[in-house]
Amino acid sequence: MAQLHFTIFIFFSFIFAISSSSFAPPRHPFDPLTETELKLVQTIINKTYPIGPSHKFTFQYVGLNEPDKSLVLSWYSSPKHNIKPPPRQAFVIARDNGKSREIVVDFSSRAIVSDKIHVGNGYPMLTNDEQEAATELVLKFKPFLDSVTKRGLNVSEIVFTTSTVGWYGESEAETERVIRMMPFYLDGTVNMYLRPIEGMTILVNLDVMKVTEFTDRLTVIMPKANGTEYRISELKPPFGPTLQNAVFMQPDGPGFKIDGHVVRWANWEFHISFDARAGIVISLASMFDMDVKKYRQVLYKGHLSEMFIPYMDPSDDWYFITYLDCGDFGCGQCAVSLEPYRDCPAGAVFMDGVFAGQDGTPAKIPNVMCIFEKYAGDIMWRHTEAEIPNLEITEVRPDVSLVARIVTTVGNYDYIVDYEFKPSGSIKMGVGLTGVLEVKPVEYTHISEIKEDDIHGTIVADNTIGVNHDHFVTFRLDLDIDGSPNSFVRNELVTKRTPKSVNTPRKSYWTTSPKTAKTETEARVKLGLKAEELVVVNPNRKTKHGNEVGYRLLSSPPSGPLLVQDDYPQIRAAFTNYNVWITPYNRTEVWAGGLYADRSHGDDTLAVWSQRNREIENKDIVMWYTIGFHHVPSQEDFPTMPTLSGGFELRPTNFFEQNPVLKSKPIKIASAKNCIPKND
Ligand SMILES: *[C@@H]1O[C@H](CO)[C@@H](O)[C@H](O)[C@H]1NC(C)=O
Ligand SMILES: *[C@@H]1O[C@H](CO)[C@@H](O)[C@H](O)[C@H]1NC(C)=O
Ligand SMILES: *[C@@H]1O[C@H](CO)[C@@H](O)[C@H](O)[C@H]1NC(C)=O
Ligand SMILES: *[C@@H]1O[C@H](CO)[C@@H](O)[C@H](O)[C@H]1NC(C)=O
Ligand SMILES: [Cu+2]
Repeated sequence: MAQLHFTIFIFFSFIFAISSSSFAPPRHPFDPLTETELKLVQTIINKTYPIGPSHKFTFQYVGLNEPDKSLVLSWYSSPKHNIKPPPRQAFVIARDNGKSREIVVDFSSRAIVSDKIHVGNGYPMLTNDEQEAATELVLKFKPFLDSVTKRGLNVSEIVFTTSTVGWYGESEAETERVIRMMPFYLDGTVNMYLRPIEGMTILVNLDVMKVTEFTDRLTVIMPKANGTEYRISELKPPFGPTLQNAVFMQPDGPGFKIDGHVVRWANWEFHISFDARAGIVISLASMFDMDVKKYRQVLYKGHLSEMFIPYMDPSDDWYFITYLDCGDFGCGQCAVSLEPYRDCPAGAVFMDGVFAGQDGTPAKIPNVMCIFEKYAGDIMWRHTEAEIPNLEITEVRPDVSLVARIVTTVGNYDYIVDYEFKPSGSIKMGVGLTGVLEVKPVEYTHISEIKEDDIHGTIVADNTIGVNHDHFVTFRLDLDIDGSPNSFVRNELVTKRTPKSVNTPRKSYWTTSPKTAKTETEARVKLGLKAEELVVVNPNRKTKHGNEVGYRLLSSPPSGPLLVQDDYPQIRAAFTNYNVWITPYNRTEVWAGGLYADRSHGDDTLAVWSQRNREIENKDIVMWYTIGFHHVPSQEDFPTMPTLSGGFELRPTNFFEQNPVLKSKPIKIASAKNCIPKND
């Protein structure tokens, strides 16, 4: 769901804030579009398609047009990047008189270099502006106001969120660009999602901005406002549990350097960008290898590709709630300003995000990403040697890592997405779910009152069901392990019976049975109990002992879709059918649920691309990984939900000749007794 009141806060006083400047020329091919560039896009397009009241033309997405990979790599590998970077271009998806138009604008020629109408199913990301306009529309819609009166509600206390409606087998002609408006009642709460006004079906066609359907079943149950408060300023004592104030000290300042959008820290170097659809985009992540005195490539590009959040109540008010959040609402566009010291610790550096508003005018989300060093008391490596007579050795290195964070608030849910880099070479992607449940009003306050077979969730408060649902979070990971041509190895651990001929009391052991996936089919993985290492290797690069250099995937606990395969939401989200997919690199295959996710028919998903069963051995390949959470709500998730965390790790496997952090010097962790914690 989209947040409707899109407020932009500006922090003037924040010393560490750096802005994604609109004055400096972009230096890196992956730099996000600047405000100046977005304005230029608006001006150039306005020449061909006059934007104004007489012509319905809206910018649904504007982002960097993915530069040609071979040009980026030549630029990147040239000494001091002294060759011309690839042409800088913007990719625009617009709605133009009821059609989706894809436009590429070239900045050096200041011209439209490609312009075509999208033929096929699905619609682009919704804009914040059109969702607000739809709300205004409904608040003035007579039948709605009549219903409000009939229900005895105060219209000034009604707020809306918007819901995409999915696709349930309608023909292309029937699939209009409509959204469903979901009313909520404040009247004593600010936790709007916990007071849904159930029973109204309100559809708005966004292309013509008209209410196209309105019905009201005049249901009356409404969870109460009491008990939904979560602001510390409004909560009443007693407070607890009490936590000691915290401090993180870096007497010498942060250990990372940011040059434009390039981050250098410890042995890592990577580029960080912001995209209205993906949120954070990490690219050209490489690591300095002390043995060869060179940076070695790991991740060409990595980012969120899609999320899928199907709810498990098939009734009229709920069946359609099966969001594709990044494609429907924009995981970057819904990202929020991060709060210094709370969202990110002391020493964090913040970056702004800019994106195009509906008329092409740039909008800024200040402090949308933060970068910080994290020390959480973990151990990077250690050993105590106590067996040598007259000698006791203990060597310990604390684990410090670098985190790039974004928080995307898609309506009721807040997704915390972390990209964490470790000196040992690991990259950990973390996903934290928090925020507010999506709830259904019922007459019940106790499970003993339930009349139906299935209430599709848990009673989490009086008259309130937290409805069962899933969160599937799909990352696109274009790994380039020590270069682009890579292979995917499934290294199965298999149990062997000890042969009779071997003289041993042992009856069994396990050993490895690696298989290189030749085609896409062989690389689809449903995680489960099977003992299997999943490794992306560079078969052309070997360690001095002959092992192929690689990175392996350490997955989160396995979970996959539970809907039937021919259910419409599952057809549209068929990219969740496997946890891991490998595809050959293709510039246009970026969004796992399709470029046009809203109302898609599932004909442009990763699952469809993969059916071509292309060759993937020793090729430039892309890994797609989906983390799944099945969420059975519990009372602790009310009125706000403590963060539920998941994630995965990409870990070097025979990438280095030996432990890459062996010679990392111990750091001093100062005790902070005399330090006054900042309590702003
Ligand atoms: C587009 O150009 C017209 C003049 O042709 C101007 O009136 C209008 O303000 C421009 N719109 C935007 C959004 O720049
Ligand atoms: C309706 O709500 C508004 C805004 O909260 C309030 O000012 C007004 O008094 C309410 N009207 C009634 C009839 O309760
Ligand atoms: C609100 O709930 C609290 C307990 O959560 C209760 O003590 C209080 O009486 C309630 N207030 C009203 C107005 O119902
Ligand atoms: C890239 O993928 C798209 C969509 O799947 C496909 O139409 C196109 O032919 C592919 N390009 C290449 C070079 O394979
Ligand atoms: Cu959930």
